[in-house]
Amino acid sequence: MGDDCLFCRIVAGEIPATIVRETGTTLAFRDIGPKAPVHVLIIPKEHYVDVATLAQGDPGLAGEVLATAAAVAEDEGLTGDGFRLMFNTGPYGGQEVFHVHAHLLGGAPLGPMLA
Ligand code: DGP
Repeated sequence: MGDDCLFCRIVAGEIPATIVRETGTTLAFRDIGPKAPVHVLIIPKEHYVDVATLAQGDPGLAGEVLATAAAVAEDEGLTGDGFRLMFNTGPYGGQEVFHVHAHLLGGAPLGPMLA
């Protein structure tokens, strides 16, 4: 992708982000507008529009995104009390940035998802 994708530009180092974990294929960085005490976005470095496209195009890479999310949850001390991991997908899902990203949220009780 490139110039017109915000998260590709973060991967390229063109836009600053608070990176908490990086692997050869994934990047995890803090959300700019956190909705919980811990709010980290986990992305594949390679551009995929959404989680469905990623899962169908490269299931192994989708697994690497999940593994990075689990490692960040461990690093952030979330595994004891739990956390939320979610992919907003498409307009009805509230997706605003069209480079697939998992939201990792935790550090406080989040309540029921659809309350
Ligand atoms: P979504 O609605 O699922 O597409 O979430 C996009 C998230 O991306 C949203 O929670 C805010 C975050 N975000 C948008 N722009 C930036 C940015 O420039 N830097 C960082 N770190 N996060 C961003």
